[in-house]
Amino acid sequence: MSAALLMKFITVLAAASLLVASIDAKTWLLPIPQSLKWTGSEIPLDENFDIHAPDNAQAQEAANRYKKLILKEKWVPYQKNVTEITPLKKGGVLKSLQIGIKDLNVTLDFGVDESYNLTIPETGGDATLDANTWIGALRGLETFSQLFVKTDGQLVAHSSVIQDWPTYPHRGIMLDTARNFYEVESILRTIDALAYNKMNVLHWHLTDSQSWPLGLNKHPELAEKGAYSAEQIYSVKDLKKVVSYGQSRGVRVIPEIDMPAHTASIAKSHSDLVTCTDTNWLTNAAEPAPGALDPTNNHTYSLIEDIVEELSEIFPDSFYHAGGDEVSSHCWKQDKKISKYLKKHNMTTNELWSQFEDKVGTIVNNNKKRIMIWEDAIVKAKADLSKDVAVQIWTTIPEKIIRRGHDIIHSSSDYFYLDCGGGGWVQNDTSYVTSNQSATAGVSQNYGGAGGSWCAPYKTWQRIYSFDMTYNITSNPGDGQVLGGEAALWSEQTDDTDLDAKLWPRGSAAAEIFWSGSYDKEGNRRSLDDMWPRINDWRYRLVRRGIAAIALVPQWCLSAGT
Ligand code: CP6
Repeated sequence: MSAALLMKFITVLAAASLLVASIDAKTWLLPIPQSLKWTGSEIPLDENFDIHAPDNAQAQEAANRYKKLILKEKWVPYQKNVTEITPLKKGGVLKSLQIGIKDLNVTLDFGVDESYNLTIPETGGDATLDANTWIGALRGLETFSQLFVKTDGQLVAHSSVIQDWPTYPHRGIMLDTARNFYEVESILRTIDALAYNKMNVLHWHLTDSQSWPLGLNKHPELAEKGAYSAEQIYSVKDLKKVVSYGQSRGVRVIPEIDMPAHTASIAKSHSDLVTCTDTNWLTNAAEPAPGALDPTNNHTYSLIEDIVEELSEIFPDSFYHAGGDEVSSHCWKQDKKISKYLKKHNMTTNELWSQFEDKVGTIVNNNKKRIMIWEDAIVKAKADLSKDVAVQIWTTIPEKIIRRGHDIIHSSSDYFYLDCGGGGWVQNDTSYVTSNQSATAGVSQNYGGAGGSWCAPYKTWQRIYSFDMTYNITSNPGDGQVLGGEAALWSEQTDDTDLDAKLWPRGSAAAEIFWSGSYDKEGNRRSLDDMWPRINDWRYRLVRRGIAAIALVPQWCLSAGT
């Protein structure tokens, strides 16, 4: 053999082994499991394939759902993938999946054990899924379903050994149903998509200044007067349906009633409790009729007590979100009664705001819930709140809040705000103006709230994926913890028609860093190169499952280009 030929031979060998080695990077699992070993077989389903779940209602229902999902799986991977680059063994047939659950009586809530071990033997036969709880079993079933693809018209699973657990316990999407209304059906479909992505929280921003679609038994007048129409109200029955749909899919539903600001819609039925409902909003807040509850009126707290009490019965989760963002001091100062109160008690608006959050916190705790609020009261009002308050961050440096002893949830608007983008959002479209302020100042009063150039640029999946969940955080004993994150969809420019497009697959980039963490086992930041083929393939699988996730690239890039 000549030296040149030998070199060529070695190069080919090296290239071949490189291809086999790259098998991990080419897998389509999303989020990527914590520990994943391919054992190299491709296993068709036995015609009598079945999933055996132990005596637990949620696990059995999930087993049925996933069996159906797998059997009607039509998805063919678009990437040049495992089947093409690896000489796969044919490994018999897959007869069953046997699920084992250690503790059958566990309630879905914050911090529940979601870990699982999943093995698809390389010789086929019986696959096993072991979890401590039914919620872990659900996460494992999702991974199991993602191991199937259709190749040459046949459904095959890939043999593997997987150990998996979430890096962060709180992984969610926030949905604003007040700027625009969503049908219950859209919310249920979103819960399905959350579960597909191993997300476990739907943070439901139910109300805001523009509408109050929340139909409560104790206070029906709020929705009767505050909803966009009688058809655009979530009844208690609807709320319970969403909660139970989430329950059976391992998705906690956390309600948010934003207060004291963002409450102009309450004035429609309780004008005596709300100030700042004028339309001279440019001086007050970045939305028309900001609305601010009157914290000096005892009736305000009676109303809040009623709302929290009824919602606590409907939503079983241990968290309750009380909003608390974007209070405009101007709103309280321009109100004669409130300004008189401030003078009399020698109080600042910040002190009034802090006091309000303390009182709401007590009401929430009295209903056996833990309170979660936006960062604003701490960052802007410098409120010294109970350490138990969980803080959702959208503008500030997380470390500041952690050091004060609060647990945090990441929702940086620079990374996780999914709302911006979309058509003309103002009459005089100045969205090409790069400065937020000048764009806002230039618009007419037709502006419907945040959105538009406020949140520009559009957050790509790459930007979302590049968020470091540990950035600037070195937790010491006594500090708060990072509970997880939420991608937020404010709905000024979104409704049923484009919900899926705004959420997916970008939400999947968030889902992966929430579940798998921003770093891999070796301590390296996760790479876009590794995510790229997976998020593209995942997008097609979501579409096959009825989620209208948007295309990220021309299909040519996936199937013909490489
Ligand atoms: N509505 C409410 C909003 C926003 C917030 N709260 C918001 C602010 C700035 C941007 C996007 C959304 N529309 N109730 C802030 C938490 Cl850029």
